Amino acid sequence: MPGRTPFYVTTPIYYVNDKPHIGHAYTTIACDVMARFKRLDGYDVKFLTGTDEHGQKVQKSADAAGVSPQELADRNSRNFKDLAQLLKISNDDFIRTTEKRQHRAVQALWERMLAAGDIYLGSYSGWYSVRDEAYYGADELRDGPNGTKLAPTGAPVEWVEEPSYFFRLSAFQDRLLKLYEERPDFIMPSGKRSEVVSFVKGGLRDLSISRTTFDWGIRVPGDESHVMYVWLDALTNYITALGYPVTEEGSPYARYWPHALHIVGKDILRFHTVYWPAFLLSAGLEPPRRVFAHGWWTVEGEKMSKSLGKVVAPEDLLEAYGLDQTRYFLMREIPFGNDGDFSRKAMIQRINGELANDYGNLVQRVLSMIQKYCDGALPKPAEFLEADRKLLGAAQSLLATVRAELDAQAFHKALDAIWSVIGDGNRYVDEQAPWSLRKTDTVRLGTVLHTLAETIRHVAILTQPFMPDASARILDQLAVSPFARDFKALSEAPLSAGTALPPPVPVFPRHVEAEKTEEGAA
Ligand code: ME8
Repeated sequence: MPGRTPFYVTTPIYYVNDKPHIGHAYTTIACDVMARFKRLDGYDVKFLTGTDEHGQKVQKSADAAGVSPQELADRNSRNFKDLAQLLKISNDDFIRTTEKRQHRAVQALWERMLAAGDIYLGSYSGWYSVRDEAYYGADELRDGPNGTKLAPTGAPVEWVEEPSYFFRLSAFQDRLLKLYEERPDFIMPSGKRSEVVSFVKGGLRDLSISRTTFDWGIRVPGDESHVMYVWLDALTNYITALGYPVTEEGSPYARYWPHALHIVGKDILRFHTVYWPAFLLSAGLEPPRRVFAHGWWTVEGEKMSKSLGKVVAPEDLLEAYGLDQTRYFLMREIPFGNDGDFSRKAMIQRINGELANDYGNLVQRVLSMIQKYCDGALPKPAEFLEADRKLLGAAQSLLATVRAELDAQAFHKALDAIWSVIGDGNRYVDEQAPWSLRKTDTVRLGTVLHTLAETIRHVAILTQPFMPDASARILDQLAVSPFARDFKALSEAPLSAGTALPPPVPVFPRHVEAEKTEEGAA
């Protein structure tokens, strides 16, 4: 859509060797918040997620499950698609690397890299980790149990010797360093940027980009005995979904590339910030705008591990706490970029404190007072006093703050800023005591309740990207038209006095733990 600024946001494409868990939900929700925010802010947004279906890891899982890799991929890709639906993810496309469009794009990219002289045939002998789908130098390994070797990630490695095509990654050191230098926000957060810069400064080895000992992958053009390295395949998904290799004027590629934000976990930082831009530069294409690597969740203080039964299934959380509550918690609990711990105690504290006591309470008491004191019609403001102007001013300046925080993917800070206005709102209710004004000064009462309703409108419009359902229910209760919920409407479509409001229904119930109820009953 010409005229609007393009914005492209992507999740990693998830391996289909396993079921989705809270870690996958986390990245996908963060991308969804970005996509929803940018849409409300007037951008032309494309939001992509999907599944990574080739490679030895998927092949091995399929063998272990006694099904074909395609069957495993079909089954688990469906699980990721279902999860996106369950989380109300607003993706515009869902890509699977087994699709025809992906074969076409990856092979075209290979041909470009070959034509640039960056691919040569050799043979690989070295260490490979199937779990990480990554090659490691001997100097990177540590000793594992029983004389085995482990990757820095703790994954087992195996010795591999086979004919392989190589990508001349070593020739890209200077170009990559120049990219990091010229575009300091290409890799975020900055700590991650420093890690990558020192890794690249340490020198780059050429990268093996094809395998011959298994066949679950995309064939190398012109040499059927090789399948492509799964990461070359996987990374290409980001441009496949834009119709690559079609790049002419008017194509989705021309529209959205390179305006891309790749949000990934820190485990796959190197693939996205070293290999991916190098592949693109080799093919004469531009690197994306930004790679943001977020941190790692543990659960109740421990690494998520299937064997320990410590995997949090997103659907269990939604059932126990609700979707918006879960989305809020994940975006608020830890600064985006840091590691953090998922605990049910912390989740309940935030639900009962920030959602029920702070946000829910503000909305509920203001709407109830309008219902009771004003016959359910939005009151008319009279003269604004200093306190009213202060609260309205804080609400009106939120957009600029939240926008700046989200432009740096600082979701927690954006929420903090919104909650600071919610706190101001609750204090203002206490100070202005509308229940007394009702008896002493109904003109002033109208101004106070109007000020509060306007504040809530601002807050609810801005919480939409984080909590789409709850925010919509609040805006419904303020009778805000579905067409007046974008960020332009913040200043252009204020509430109009006299509008009839429906009877209020609480939006954020307190979470009562099952055990506590039993204790209470005993
Ligand atoms: O790496 N905490 O797929 P994958 C936070 N197919 N995030 C977590 C997490 C945790 N404990 N566990 C997983 C792959 N994640 C490749 C990607 S992209 C071209 C190819 C999230 O299924 C996080 O986003 O192993 C991490 O990067 C991703 O899941 C890894 O998903």
